Amino acid sequence: MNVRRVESISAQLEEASSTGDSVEDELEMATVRHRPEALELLEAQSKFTKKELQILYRGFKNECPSGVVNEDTFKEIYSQFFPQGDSTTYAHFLFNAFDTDHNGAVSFEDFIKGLSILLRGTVQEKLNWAFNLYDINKDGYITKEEMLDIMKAIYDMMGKCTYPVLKEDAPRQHVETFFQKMDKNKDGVVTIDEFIESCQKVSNDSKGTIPFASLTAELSPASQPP
Ligand SMILES: [Ca+2]
Ligand SMILES: [Ca+2]
Ligand SMILES: [Ca+2]
Repeated sequence: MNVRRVESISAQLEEASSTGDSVEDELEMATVRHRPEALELLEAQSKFTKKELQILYRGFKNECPSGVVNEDTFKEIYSQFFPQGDSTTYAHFLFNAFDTDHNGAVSFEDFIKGLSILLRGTVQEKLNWAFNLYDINKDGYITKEEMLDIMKAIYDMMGKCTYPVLKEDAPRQHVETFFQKMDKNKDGVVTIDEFIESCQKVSNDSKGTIPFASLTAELSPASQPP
């Protein structure tokens, strides 16, 4: 999920929190009476309050009445935010990062766990989440190939209109730069420790920017000098 999207959800949350109780009542009907224990469990597992969870559940149900998001729906929602490019591949990787139990669907629980980390997680939690996104086959290592796949997906998502002067090999050059910074022991793969160490350094250098944001900026073509 990109930072802008996360911020917009965050703003919606704050706005919704200050509105009246009718939303809550409606949700009591819809969810709480059916699964009070599930909501309480989620409250314990996430950094959202019960009321926030109810608001988020309403939004989730609005977008996906079935209660789960499959990959196509996820891609559809995501493409609305990047209409100028092809976000299909990036959305696929994001979907897999949200689908923590790998059952091919993002449930409300999956969604909340991801969102809780992205909005309110510790630095460590955010970096773990980002690492998991880039580790496409989830074997605990980020390879150059995986990084290249992600990078190409980001470039596709940004679209040719936004970056018309990009050279064909720009993603590959970007990956080389990334690996030089991150692969401390030069064994050709980036471990979670190498990843966290490098990202925290980046975030210290950029003073106060949250690591996930600076990481996203770091990986996005826009920040790359010509
Ligand atoms: Ca799932
Ligand atoms: Ca891997
Ligand atoms: Ca390494």
